[in-house]
Amino acid sequence: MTINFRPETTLVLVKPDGVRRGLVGEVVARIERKNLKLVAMQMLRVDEDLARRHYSAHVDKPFFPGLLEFITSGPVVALAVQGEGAVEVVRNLMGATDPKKAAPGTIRGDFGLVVTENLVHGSDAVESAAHELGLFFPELFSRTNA
Ligand code: IDP
Ligand code: MG
Repeated sequence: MTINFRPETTLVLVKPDGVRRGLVGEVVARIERKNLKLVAMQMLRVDEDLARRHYSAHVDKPFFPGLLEFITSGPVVALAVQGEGAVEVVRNLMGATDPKKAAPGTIRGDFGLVVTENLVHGSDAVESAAHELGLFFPELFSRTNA
C-alpha cells in the first residue's frame, strides 16, 4: 500500500522527551482536533543512521552531536499528518523552536522549557516533508508518489 502526498502531508515526531513525559496523546489530540487527518503512526527507536539523514541540514551546527544523542535516546512516535496546508498548520500548532519563545497555546509553549527538549518535530516545507516521510515510512511514501 502507498499513500498519496496530496492532500498536503507532513511528518510529525513526538521526540523522546515527549514520549518519556507521556505527551503522545496530547500531541495527537491537538492534531486531530485541528481537523488534520492522521494517515500513519508508528513508535520506533531512531538509530544513528536515520538521525543523521533526518537532521542532515544541521550537520555543521554546534548542537548537532547533542541533537543526535537526544533523538536516539529513546523511542519516538512518527506521525504522517494530512490536510490543506498541513506543513504550516503543524508548525503553528508546535510553536517556535525555542520553547521559551513559543506562544502559550502551542505544544512547545505549553509543555516545553529548553530548546534541546522541545517535544516535537514538524517538517518545515512540502519538499522536506516528502523527504522525511520517505525516511520514516519508506513503505508508505516513496518518491514515486510525491
Ligand atoms: P525546528 O525543530 O523548529 O524545525 P530546527 O532549527 O530545524 O528547528 O532545529 C532542529 C532541532 O535542533 C530543534 O527542534 C532542536 O531540538 C534542536 N536545536 C535547534 N537549535 C538549537 C540550539 O540552538 N541549541 C540546541 N539545540 C537546538
Ligand atoms: Mg527543522
